Amino acid sequence: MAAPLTDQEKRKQISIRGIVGVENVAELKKGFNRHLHFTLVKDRNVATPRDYYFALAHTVRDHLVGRWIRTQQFYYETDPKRVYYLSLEFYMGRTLQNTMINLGLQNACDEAIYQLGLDMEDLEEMEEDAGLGNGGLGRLAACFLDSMATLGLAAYGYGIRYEYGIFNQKIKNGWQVEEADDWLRHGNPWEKARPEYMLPVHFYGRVEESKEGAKWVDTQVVLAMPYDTPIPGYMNNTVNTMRLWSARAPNDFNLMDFNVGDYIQAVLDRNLAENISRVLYPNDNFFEGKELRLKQEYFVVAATLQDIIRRFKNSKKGFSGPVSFDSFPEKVAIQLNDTHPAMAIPELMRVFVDIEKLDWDTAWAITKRTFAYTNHTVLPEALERWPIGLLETLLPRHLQIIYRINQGHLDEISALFPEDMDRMRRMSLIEEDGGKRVNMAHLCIVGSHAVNGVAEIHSNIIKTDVFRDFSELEPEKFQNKTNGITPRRWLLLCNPGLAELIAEAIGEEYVKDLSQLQKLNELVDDDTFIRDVSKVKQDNKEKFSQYLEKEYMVEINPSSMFDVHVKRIHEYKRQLLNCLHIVTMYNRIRKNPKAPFVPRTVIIGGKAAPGYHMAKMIIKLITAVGEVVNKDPVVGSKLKVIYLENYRVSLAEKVIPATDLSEQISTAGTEASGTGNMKFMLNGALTIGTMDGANVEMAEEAGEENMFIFGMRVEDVAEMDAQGYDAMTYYQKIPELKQAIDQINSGFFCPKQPELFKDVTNMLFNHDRFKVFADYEDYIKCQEKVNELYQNPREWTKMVIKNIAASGKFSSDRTITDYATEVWGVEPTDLKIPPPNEPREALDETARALREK
Ligand code: 17S
Repeated sequence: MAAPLTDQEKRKQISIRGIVGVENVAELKKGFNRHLHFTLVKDRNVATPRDYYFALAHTVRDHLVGRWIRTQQFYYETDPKRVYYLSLEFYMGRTLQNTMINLGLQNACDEAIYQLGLDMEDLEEMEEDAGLGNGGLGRLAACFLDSMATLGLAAYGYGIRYEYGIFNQKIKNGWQVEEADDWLRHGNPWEKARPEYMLPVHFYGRVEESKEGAKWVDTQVVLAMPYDTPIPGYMNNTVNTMRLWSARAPNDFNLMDFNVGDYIQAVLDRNLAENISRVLYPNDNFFEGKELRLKQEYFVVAATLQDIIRRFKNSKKGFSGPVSFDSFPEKVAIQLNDTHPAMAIPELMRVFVDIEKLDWDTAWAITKRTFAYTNHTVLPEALERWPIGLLETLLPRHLQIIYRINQGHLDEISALFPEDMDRMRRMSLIEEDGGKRVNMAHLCIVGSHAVNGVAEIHSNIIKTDVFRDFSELEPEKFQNKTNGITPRRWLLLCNPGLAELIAEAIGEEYVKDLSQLQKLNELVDDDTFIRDVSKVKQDNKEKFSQYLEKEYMVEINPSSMFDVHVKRIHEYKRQLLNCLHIVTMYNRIRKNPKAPFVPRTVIIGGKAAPGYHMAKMIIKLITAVGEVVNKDPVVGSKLKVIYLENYRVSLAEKVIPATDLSEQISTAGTEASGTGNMKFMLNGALTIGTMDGANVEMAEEAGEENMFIFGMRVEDVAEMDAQGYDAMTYYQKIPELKQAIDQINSGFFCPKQPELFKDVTNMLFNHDRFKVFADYEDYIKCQEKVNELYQNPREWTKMVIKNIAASGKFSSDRTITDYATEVWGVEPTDLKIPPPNEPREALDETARALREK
């Protein structure tokens, strides 16, 4: 057998990563040395690995600049309809490798870094993740930016430049401990501050009525400073912009009026204003009605709308007379990533009515045609319902506007359903039961022309359940847009071995058209291909094992099945069900140590919201079970339990390509879509999962027989809710379940504190909203089927190939194409903007071609 290729060699072979070219390499080396000298002010004697990372980052960034300016110039001149993606989260991860890939510079950079005697992967590891998101919703926004640039849309991401992203998770003595994520400490080479475009945002104050209309006065001002990050498309010379706002105090902050005397205190108090963009709220799927969070939501919205309107007016330059907003919806589409930026709806109305002096009905018609809203969850505790009191103090004019929107809305309902008071109560924007609140989802539905869920099953649930009254009123408004992931980061970047193997088999076009993966179906019986796919997986597992052994000093058996469950810790995601399976396997080994056993390494990872007690107990339980299992000599190398510390984008990129079995086991009807499920499928893992979220469509694409589907369906869960769920009956009926629960309950996994897990078992018995016990038996049986197949590597790999071949639907390029044509009214293009070194006429030529299309 030939010696395995090093990663350096593997990456060199890959043609989809750009041509090496001697001039290219020489120029990159020159740029690198220049930046080391002039930007970092170091020589090779004193440079640290971080200096080398920054030197390379600046060198690669130089290649973005001309394309970035060109693209924006091109948009200014052709004035296409702009798409604005508003989100409180953009979970970007690292940028260096992604930029090299999208610019086709990867191979040339690899070679340059190699010739300089450095190791590319070491440099890449120096980059901090941009962790400006919690989980799926934030990462989805990041995948969408990549796809919008790749599809040539004139798109912008707008959000907040949090000074601290999602916390770093440490596991100490089995417990989660949070640390601040000071990601900007060493500087961020990927952003450009734009202080010249700073904008004011107003808070508090009062409303003055006059004959010229309402006036919001006596406000406190915070400045919004934009920072721009380039978003390169894949190999098309397009570079879009993500603009993140940072809060700055005005220089006269707290120095006006009666505060003149206390200059020092006034300077110190600048923090109060600047705290708005200090830190990301670390909740995933949970609403916390804090004033600072509401300030964040309005801050991004107010700054962004000023920017959008400025750009709209600017494109009207040369027309005489006052600007007309009639064409606004033909030039602007605004997508709301959940309700978090919902205040954009009353804010646009305020600008139109109070400032631009449009009449209400005209303003409202334009507003509705501009906005679209994506819902990402049906969990009631995640839905934003802001107390009236908070809004009244912070945004008094907006509260008035919301009331007026509600009035018109309720008038329409009462005209259609006279005397149906209950319907009016259900559909009102204002909830009255126990303290008045604004239901932000209702506001978004009423203020948008399109509302979508993120997977078929989820979109059906919102139509027939959560928002039933609304879809009855306006059925055409409700759509589905099944989520997707970008194949650039989630295949080319994280799994070069598999990406290249696929390119050798079906060509390189699949990177931009993932549906072409279907062609792999012709190779399911091809012995060479089967061997190669299985070899790539084994190599990835070995590399990840080395990483784990180095980072955590644990011993890993790389031929065991890697069974991976990574996502935020939440009761609905049912990490506890997985935990019960681990305990069950452990008990079976101990009961019958000589019996054959399919070796497994169970890897669980994810962050718990710092205030979510049960989620933190779940982490402690998993680590406690791991302690006992991993140390038991009877178990040996058959079963290992690893808690993966600080799961984040850059760690996902390592673990997903090394996974055999992907756990997607939420209670049916609770996981809106999931996107991790798609990443695993694309990277050659098989899925054990419930019929929930996008799992349903994965099964549709791959065939149910090619996934390990178990458990209750949505209908079964609904029926059980009607009948009443009784955990005790399962406990009494299933001996292995009883044994596992008794062990957890009695302190078997934590003898020093035998009471420790009483909260957990009590929850499982008495108030388990997610019915863990009800799916236990079927889950265990399904895991046995997984073992059976794993013992037949050829059949396992054939199923893997069928899954990869069926994963094309889950490209975010497909998702974005659907949003573009069915929601935003824009057309994706595969036209390539000419690169900056080509003459200007080339750009005009492209513009003409685009117009003719
Ligand atoms: C997720 N929703 S993270 C769904 N909501 O759970 C996934 N967060 O199934 C889906 O794949 C993904 O969206 C993408 O569509 C999420 O305060 C809600 C939320 C986040 C933060 C917050 C409050 C609510 C900080």
